[in-house]
Amino acid sequence: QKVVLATGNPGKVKELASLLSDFGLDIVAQTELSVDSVEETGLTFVENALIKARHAAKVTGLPAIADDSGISVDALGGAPGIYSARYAGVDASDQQNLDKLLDAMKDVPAEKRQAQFNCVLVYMRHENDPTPLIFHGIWHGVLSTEMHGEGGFGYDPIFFVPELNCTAAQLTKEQKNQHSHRGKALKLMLDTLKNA
Ligand code: ITT
Repeated sequence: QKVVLATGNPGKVKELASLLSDFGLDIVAQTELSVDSVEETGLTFVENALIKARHAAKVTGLPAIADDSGISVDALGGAPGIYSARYAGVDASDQQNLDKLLDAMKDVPAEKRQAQFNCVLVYMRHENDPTPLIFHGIWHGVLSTEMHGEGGFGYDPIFFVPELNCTAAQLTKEQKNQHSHRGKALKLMLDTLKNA
């Protein structure tokens, strides 16, 4: 079954594509099918994931999987949340977003630096699917004051995971998937698709 992976973020593709392929889906990246990006006008991860999956399904005529995710920082009232990719501006790089977050947190003491990653994955069978499948994963951590590690993407170098005593960027792709918001949502999705 051909399925379009409705994301333009290579970090997400890296973490999702091989596990979806191992499961037996014929995953095609949206860039290979000339799917353009769509405006994310939703106010929740769920709404934005639905918008992206619906758009890709509409353009390609294929089932679509979309990921909407972000980091929510307690000391910032949940920001940047759904705005994580554009925290430092619409065309901001991962590094610019991360730098802005470190700066916003520079006076926040260690015991108040809790943050969560959220990931919502949507599986939409077709553009007008009235019952798209929706899965949510969450990952709790603490923001470090400096970057550590070279792996992952986005905010990973400053997302410290106390249980593992390292940042998300210090994990292999496999280790990250075992613990991450995305890995958890993906496991739920695969468990459901297995039984569908
Ligand atoms: P698509 O919409 O094309 O999928 P995007 O990067 O714009 O790509 P989002 O709107 O969902 O996607 O924004 C997610 C942002 O949250 C992402 O750019 C990262 O900055 C951050 N993020 C999400 N998951 C992350 C992870 O596992 N590690 C680090 N940062 C992550």
